[in-house]
Amino acid sequence: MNNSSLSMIFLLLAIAGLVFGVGVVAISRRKARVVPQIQRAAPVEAVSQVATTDVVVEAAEVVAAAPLSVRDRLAKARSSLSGAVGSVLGRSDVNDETWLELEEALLRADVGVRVAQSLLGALQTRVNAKEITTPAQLIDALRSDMATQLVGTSRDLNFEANLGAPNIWLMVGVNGAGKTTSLGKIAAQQIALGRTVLMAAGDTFRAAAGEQLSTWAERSGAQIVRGAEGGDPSSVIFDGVQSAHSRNIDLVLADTAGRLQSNTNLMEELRKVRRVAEKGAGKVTEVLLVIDATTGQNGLQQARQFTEATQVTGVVLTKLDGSAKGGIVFAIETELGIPVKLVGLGETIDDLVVFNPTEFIDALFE
Ligand SMILES: Nc1nc2c(ncn2[C@@H]2O[C@H](COP(=O)(O)OP(=O)(O)O)[C@@H](O)[C@H]2O)c(=O)[nH]1
Ligand SMILES: [Mg+2]
Repeated sequence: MNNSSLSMIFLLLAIAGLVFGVGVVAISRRKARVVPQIQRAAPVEAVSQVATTDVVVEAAEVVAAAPLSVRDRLAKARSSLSGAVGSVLGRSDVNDETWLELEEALLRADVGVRVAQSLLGALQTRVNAKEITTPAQLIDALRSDMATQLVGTSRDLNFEANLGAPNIWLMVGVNGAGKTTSLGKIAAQQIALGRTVLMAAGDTFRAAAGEQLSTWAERSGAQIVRGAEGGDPSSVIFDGVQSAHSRNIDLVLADTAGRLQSNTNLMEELRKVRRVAEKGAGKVTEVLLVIDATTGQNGLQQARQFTEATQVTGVVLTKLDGSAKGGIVFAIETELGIPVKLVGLGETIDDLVVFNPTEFIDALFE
């Protein structure tokens, strides 16, 4: 291939990238975001290489004008703590008011009574020992103690590359938590990483659930296996795994139904789903419990039951964009010992990100 045809191809690619970029901006007004672990098409970069026409410059400005960071989208979670932090810092010393204010703020942020007491108890000891004397030192210490609880945990999604059979990731959780949506987003991310994905529509209770999953399959480019409405969820997932194995597909993402957690049959059913999923070729390498952050401490109760039934390996915490109760992360990790692996920050395909504790704590305090 000579130089001129190469540059022609490059030009065409750049134009295609530009048209795509402008379309995405105009139609969905999607914000430019950082999506960890995923390489996304970057309209701005493509644009900068041919930035000679007016249209191109305009497009770059539009994209750059609407950035909404993870931190911005955690605004509600931040609101619970940052007010109290400001007020504590505004005093000349650490006094009874300080402790009351911090305790109230931590509880409002939903870290849970136990976590709040252990955090503040340890700080009180240090204040009594005169190790901490100023409000600024106290806030720094709180922040670093909170970080200590979260850092160092592996948040990688388990994938065994040399299995010779599909990895199976099960999504479990109560109705409305965000299982199907998160499954769709995970599919898109895994496909972007170069893996092949098949969705198994294990929520057979409502026809709409299968429809919803089909839409996500189309959007993400995944295969899908669906069963009849009211059919046996375990068989649908088993069929999905068989089908994936015969087509050499890397990963099966299995959706499940989530009626109320007080319904013991659901737990029985999920136990069976897990057992049957591994009957043929394939291995369950992740069980992701999806928890809606807005449900607060109830989510913890749910988590216990699901963990008993299905050996949960990670939590997907959804709707953190709309919740002031982000502190539930601390309760989940310290009381259940399950890592929060992903967080949902909105409803579109890019709105699921790897949980980053440092970024999260920064957002809570600033
Ligand atoms: N704002 C926001 N909405 C979400 C998020 N995740 C899911 N949702 C919405 O929550 C609703 C229920 O989600 P769905 O996946 O159907 O829940 P399922 O019953 O557990 O499968 C849908 O309207 C989703 O768009 C999130 O991270 N942020
Ligand atoms: Mg669903």
